[in-house]
Amino acid sequence: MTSVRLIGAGLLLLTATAAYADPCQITIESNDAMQFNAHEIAVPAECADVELTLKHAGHLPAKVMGHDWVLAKDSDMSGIVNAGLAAGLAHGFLPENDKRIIAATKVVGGGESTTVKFSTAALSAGERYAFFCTSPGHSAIMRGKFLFGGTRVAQAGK
Ligand SMILES: [Cu+2]
Repeated sequence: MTSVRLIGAGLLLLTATAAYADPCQITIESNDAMQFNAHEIAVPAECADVELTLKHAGHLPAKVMGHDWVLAKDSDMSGIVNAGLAAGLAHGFLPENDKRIIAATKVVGGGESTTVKFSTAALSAGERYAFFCTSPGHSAIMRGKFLFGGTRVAQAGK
């Protein structure tokens, strides 16, 4: 009897935590070691907008270890990174008015954070999206999968 009650209490706790966290609001951290703290971001299809906050938990300034967070189709990543390299830090390592960029933050240095809000209207479930940093050389490590309306979310609803 006691163990059954304990499991029940655990489930209640999980439900409360899940309800508290808004799946459409995402925070990702970066650091002085050229890393994001997540390699995968999953957004449920119910999110009409996503609010993403990029924190830089390090100490190095933007011109030395600046990071941004850019979202694009997986196949567009290297093209955007190369165009960003040409654009330089003054333009946040991003090509101007590039339609391949779905969302992007500005470049932040240690101790700073920035937020971008974007619509998911142009995203389709099943497409392969990637998030990455466009600072020179960073995307080799600073990249991850962005899942919109992904299989894991669908499985959870079954
Ligand atoms: Cu970076």
